Amino acid sequence: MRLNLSTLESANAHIKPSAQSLNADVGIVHLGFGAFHRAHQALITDTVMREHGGDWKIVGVSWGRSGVETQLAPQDNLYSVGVGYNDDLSIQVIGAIKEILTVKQTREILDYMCSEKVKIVSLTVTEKGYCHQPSTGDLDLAHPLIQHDLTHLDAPQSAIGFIVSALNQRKQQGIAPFTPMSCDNLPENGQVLEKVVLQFAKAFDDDLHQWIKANVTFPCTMVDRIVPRTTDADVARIEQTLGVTDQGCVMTEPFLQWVIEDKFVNGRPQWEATSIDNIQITHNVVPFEEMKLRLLNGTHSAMAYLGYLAGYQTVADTIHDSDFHTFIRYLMDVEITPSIRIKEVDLNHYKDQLIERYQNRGLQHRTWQIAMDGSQKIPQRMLQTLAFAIEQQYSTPGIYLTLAAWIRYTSGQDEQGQAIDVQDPLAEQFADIWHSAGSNYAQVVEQFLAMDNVFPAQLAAKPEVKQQLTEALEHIIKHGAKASIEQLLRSNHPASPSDSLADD
Ligand code: NAI
Ligand code: CS2
Repeated sequence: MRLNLSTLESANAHIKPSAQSLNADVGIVHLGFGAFHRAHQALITDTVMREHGGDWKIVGVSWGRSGVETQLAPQDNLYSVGVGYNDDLSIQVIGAIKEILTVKQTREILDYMCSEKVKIVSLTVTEKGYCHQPSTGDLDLAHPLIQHDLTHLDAPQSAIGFIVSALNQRKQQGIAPFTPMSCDNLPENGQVLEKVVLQFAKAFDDDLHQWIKANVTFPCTMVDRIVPRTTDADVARIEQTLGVTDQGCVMTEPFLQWVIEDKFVNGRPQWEATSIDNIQITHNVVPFEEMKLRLLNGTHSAMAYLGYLAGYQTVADTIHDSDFHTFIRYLMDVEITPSIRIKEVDLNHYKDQLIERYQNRGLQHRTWQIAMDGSQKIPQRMLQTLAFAIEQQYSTPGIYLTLAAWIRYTSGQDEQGQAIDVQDPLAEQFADIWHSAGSNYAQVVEQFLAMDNVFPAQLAAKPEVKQQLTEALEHIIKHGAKASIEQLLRSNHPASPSDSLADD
């Protein structure tokens, strides 16, 4: 039996949608209906409608080949969120979804996006969905989807094209704009979105560009909840408790955080008024983003590349290795924390919590999944901290080791000589570098540093960056990821300049 409206009553869930949320009208279009949105914004919006009412049902748009639309359609768009820590599990069924469309259903998507009812268009389209240069934030006008959309704005393919197309129609029809709200892991994600939307609009029509500039706001948000890709084991585990099959379920952790800049031009749900903790409306999201992207996502990427190379499949397996545990805490405390400016948060507690979250064996969060799209993630997760440390003149062997592990990972071969499935928009460029530079590691590093869409020119030009990265890469290739971490930890003062990974 499948989860749907007729089986909802008998389903064994801790929280279920109310008639109020099930019968509400549409208010949000969400671009990038992946795992994360289901366990975060959709769950919170469902809770708002259940507790306070309002017409905020969500139309989801999917780009990928996940088949989420065929998973949810036979379930009346119901799905469950399994919240797990080790063996504990609680389940919430979500009724906030009106419909899932795939990106090819252009007309239907634009009809919703141009409807007066829709007040917000939110996004979790992954870092690469912004079609920007990660190092500068500029729209990549040569991107094939952007090139297509600039000449076919009535049938867009990119998230940015859809937003500009719908805003253009709303302008022409005299309909108030919606608020585009990025929920992706990018620093100042609202500003990133604003910049690419405005640059696109300018290239299309200056009047539209001026109208968007004057009438549309792009709030920044800091979003946090670990939501791995659903596995067959997750589906089976949830079915066992729920009593019915849910092909669209997601598994997540108990922790959740959302910090939202109060900048909406056409209303919003009272997300902060629900019974869920840790949702905050503020005028300045930047310090929260900085803390989360550098401490959480930075160490996530460190575990992804170093853990994968050391043979660990998941984050939990990686952090349960005591050397990794010590290394990750060292990285947080010594190399990353000095660059964090937040005043409102007890950072020691935050870091303790992070380690506890990583240790959760209830989630199968694959190192391979986090390793995806490194070229889009590394700048905000690692390079900003590195630039800060260079300016402040303290040494960062752990950051160099992480960057070297990323470069090592992109070679497409692991420490046992097995192939790595490198998923990245720049995967071909990586393969070319490894093919041409081969075992000349200084040249590999030089060619990586020359990728100005990843490495800001000022940072790449520093001789110490090239030297330390080359030494770390040589070390990791010669001794392996695990031994490189041990070597770093063996030194008495890992933060002192004498402790670089120069080969001994
Ligand atoms: P996912 O892989 O389940 O879903 C990604 C969604 O983005 C899919 O709907 C896919 O169709 C769409 N997409 C992919 N490439 C696109 C493109 N070029 N243009 C437009 N849409 C595109 O991933 P998930 O877990 O939902 O994560 C998505 C993003 O959410 C992450 O990249 C991150 O920025 C953010 N996030 C994720 C968290 C997590 O733990 N999963 C937590 C915090 C933020
Ligand atoms: C992860 C995250 O996939 C990744 O790169 O680092 O997206 C991480 O799970 C979230 O940001 C947690 O909020």
